[in-house]
Amino acid sequence: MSDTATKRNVKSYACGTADFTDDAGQECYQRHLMYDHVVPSHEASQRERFEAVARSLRDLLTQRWLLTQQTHDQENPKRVYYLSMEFLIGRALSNNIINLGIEPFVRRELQADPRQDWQEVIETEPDAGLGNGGLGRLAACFIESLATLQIPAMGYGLRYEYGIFRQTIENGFQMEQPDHWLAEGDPWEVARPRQTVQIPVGCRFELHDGVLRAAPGHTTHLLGVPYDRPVVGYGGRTINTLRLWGAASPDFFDFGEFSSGDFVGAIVDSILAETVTRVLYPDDSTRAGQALRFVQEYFLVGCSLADIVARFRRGNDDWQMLPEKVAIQMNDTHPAMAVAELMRILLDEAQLGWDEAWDLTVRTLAYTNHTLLPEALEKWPVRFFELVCPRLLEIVFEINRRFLADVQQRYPDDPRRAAGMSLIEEDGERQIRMANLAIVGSHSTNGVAQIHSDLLRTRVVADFAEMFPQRFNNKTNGVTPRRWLLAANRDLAELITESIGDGWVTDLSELRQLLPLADDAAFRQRFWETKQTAKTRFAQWLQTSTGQVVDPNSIFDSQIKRIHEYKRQLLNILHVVVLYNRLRENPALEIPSRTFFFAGKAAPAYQLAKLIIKLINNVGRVIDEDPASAGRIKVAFVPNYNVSLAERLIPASDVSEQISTAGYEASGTGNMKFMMNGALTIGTRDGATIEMAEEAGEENFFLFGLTAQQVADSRGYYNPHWHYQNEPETRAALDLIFGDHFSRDEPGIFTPIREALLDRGDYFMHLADLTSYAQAQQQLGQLYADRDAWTRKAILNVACSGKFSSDRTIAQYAEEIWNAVPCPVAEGDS
Ligand code: 26V
Repeated sequence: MSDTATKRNVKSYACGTADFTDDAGQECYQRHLMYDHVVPSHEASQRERFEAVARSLRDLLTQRWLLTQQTHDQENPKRVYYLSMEFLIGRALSNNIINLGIEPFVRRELQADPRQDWQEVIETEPDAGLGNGGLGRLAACFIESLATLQIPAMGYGLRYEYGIFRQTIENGFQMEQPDHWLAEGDPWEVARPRQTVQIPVGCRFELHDGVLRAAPGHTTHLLGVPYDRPVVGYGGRTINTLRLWGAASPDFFDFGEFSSGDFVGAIVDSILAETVTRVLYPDDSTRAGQALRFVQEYFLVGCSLADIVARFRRGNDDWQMLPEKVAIQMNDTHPAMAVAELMRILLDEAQLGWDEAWDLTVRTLAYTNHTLLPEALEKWPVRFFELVCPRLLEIVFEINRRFLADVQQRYPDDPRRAAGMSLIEEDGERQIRMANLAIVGSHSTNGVAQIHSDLLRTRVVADFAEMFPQRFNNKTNGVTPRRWLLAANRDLAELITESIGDGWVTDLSELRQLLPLADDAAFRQRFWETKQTAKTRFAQWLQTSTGQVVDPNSIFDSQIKRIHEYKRQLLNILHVVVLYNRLRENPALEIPSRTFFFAGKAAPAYQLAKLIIKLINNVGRVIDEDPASAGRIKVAFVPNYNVSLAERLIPASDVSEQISTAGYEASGTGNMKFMMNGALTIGTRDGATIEMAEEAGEENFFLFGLTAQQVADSRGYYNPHWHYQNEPETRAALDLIFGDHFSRDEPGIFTPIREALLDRGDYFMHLADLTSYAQAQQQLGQLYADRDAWTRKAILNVACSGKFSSDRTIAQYAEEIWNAVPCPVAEGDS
């Protein structure tokens, strides 16, 4: 597959009627450059150049994109629909170029223009930050793998005008700025107003003193306008679609309103409607609770199902065929209203009976769970349903009535079980439990790593797993090797391809052929040099863009992910303080020089996570200024973590920090990206890290700390004070922090952290793991001093990372959940 993919003749791509590999490609670019913005090409800005390249590329892939759609329409295969509130896609330009296989050509063309800095053009593209973290990035990797595997598939999401906020750091504090990524438009998207759908809403939204209020009794509609983006599979044969919905109001176009004089009212309505897709909710793992988020979820489900069903009806007249032609995957419970909405369509529009509709619904839908944190399990007030979508509420009640009757029949003497399994929580304000709805209304529930699926089955929803054992399964996450190795780490990718050929790009298990090379001194040398080059490049970039200076000869140690207590950035910085104390006590101490990189955003309302950012920055400043530590250890908080920053920092990292409290990180996917790029992992036995160590051998990992079982078993008696009293280094580190050594001018500022760690029982067990963490760090430091031994393990890690390709994950979803197969698009000129 890959051989033909990379060697295929790029001439088969056409730009309009022209071939992109001859002068017409250059012409196409020049035409966009000048005509799209009506500027002389020598005066075009960097942004205009980026747009011209992107537009030329879109022209180039258009015929192939249309051919993919035609092929799917003609062959009418089973289609996969991935419903997700988030798609964290990042930049598209370089990936599209690579996946289309036209990189050498584009490079030559653009390089031919002396005014053109290719790297700068690529970096002009803003990140599409339409997600918070792992769940959204996974969705982006999945749609790329679906296209690469030539599976007929579509992603459905929302076209947020504002993505995840931009983070700056001021005096050590996180500041949030709006990310208006669409301000200058987006050259990739295609608006399709003719395919607009109408979604009924059971209330009107009105502005009272600047506050949005729902006014019951006025039914209205929202319009969903599709914006399509091409999803280019590697090799460029299949180009699937990511369809993002933008909200609009019908009233604005209603000339009746216009002539009746309520022109301003109509405009206000349209503004209110458009707020539905204005902004991505930046809180992951804590429930937002806001009504607008509920409307967003309803809007995604309403628009997507209307579209899916309309497409199904164009090719099929028998509703019984729905599960044979359509698989809908719900990315977490965010689109779980799909259960009720599909029932509504089958009952009210198709006029089917309940049992038939229910059977089709369950067989069509599947659900992925992404978190074990109880506070992240979604529940929506019944009154939200009453206001916005009362018909869905009726359906949920009826599903629940029938379901509880089944439970009652199976477990007649266990009313407690029925109360726990009910789709409705009756204590306090009545709420719908979205995870229960998703499990009951679908044929598959999966976790995202083995340990997560096991814990889900045995702890979180054990009653459901007992009732529907055949529905529960595991699909360990993966990441796309095109973006995370081929594109992000050109030098390593080239070294690998030179050694084992390029088959790994589409079959990552081929990396195993690198195993013997771990013992080849010349290969090790080149592998080491590649890492050094990446580190130097990153250091230069960091200095130019943030002013921070780091030493590429130090160990680059990275913890980059959302800031959360359970991910334990606090454990990392406590260890840094332990090291700092050792250096202060013993200036002659030999420790390898290290740079601790942190990057990540805290939810704007998550005060403790924001204080952890402040602590990291304050520790960094003091360590820099203290001669005992300066030049030996360094802390660098890199602001505004996003996909593009990950693409730069991961290839440059020696050490990957995966140190969550065991049992809390569902899978992790950053862990996999680091492994593929030759970093060694220091981590707990949590999420997919467990499987990574299984693949590479525990001796090639630095695993430490309590296991998930030990965490659970010690909940009753764990006492952080014991560690404070009995472990001198732990005590000294805490005394230094809470004695304001790092906050001389801000006394007491870190008190809430002390309270969390000592007074409130250290829920995430930082102190329990600090000692074994410090030991593992010490072993890691010793290994780094032995360059050969270190590089050998790094190569073994890369060689054993094949399992963590999202191609493998998607192939398993396709076979075991969706029953979908590839539908190849014809080769050759299109
Ligand atoms: C929850 C909420 C609550 C309401 C407001 C918006 C919002 C957005 C996201 C979430 C859930 C976040 C769950 C999540 O990202 N889980 C991560 O999923 C990754 C992919 O499966 C996995 O690798 C990570 O371990 C897991 O934390």
